[in-house]
Amino acid sequence: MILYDYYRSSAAYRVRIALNLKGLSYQQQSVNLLAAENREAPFLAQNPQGLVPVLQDNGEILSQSLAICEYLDEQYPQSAQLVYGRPVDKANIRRLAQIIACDIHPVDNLRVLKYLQSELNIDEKEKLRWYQHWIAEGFAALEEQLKSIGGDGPYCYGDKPSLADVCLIPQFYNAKRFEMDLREYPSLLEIDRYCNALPEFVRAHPDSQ
Ligand SMILES: N[C@@H](CCC(=O)N[C@@H](CS)C(=O)NCC(=O)O)C(=O)O
Repeated sequence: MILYDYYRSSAAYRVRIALNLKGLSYQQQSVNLLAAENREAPFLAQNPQGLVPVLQDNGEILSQSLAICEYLDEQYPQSAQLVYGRPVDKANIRRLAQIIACDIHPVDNLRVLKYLQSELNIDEKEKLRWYQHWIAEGFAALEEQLKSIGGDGPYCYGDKPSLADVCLIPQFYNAKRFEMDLREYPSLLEIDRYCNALPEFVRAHPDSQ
């Protein structure tokens, strides 16, 4: 299995956590986003969208981190499942994951920030305001929903890691990097602290790449 990733890409970070939690071994091929290697022909041949992560497995080429994680669950059902339980549990896990992957991350990713700066002439301070706004809105919703559906911890959804943690930890890393005050999200802080002490998450962390 080959994972095309970039150490700071949170979508790729998700897949690294997922692969580690599932105990699957993989090789990594770094695609330097700052040098725009994702816009060069060899990478575009793998993913015409020009985004990491891309996973090659059994001759298949897959993109989109959530699709990759769900593929891994179905292709390797013998290892820990990331979306598990009754239909309602699965819907709840996806619901938490999608708050991050669909409602926070897309408006804060590199190409959106670049567009804001280069096309709409937004300065560094306004960019930071934009970035922090969407994370704050999403984290507030998450913190609230964890109270009603999250269970007693230590993970987002009860006592097993899931797709929700796979999405939360990289987004939390980004929030810290962009100097957010995260004290308003005590449950998220607790989950982040807990997960970041586990080897599967440590090995996936950008600093370990
Ligand atoms: N929805 C996609 C998002 C992928 C994505 O936005 N990847 C970013 C890094 S986190 C990327 O490759 N950005 C390159 C660019 O914006 O040029 C997924 O979940 O895989």
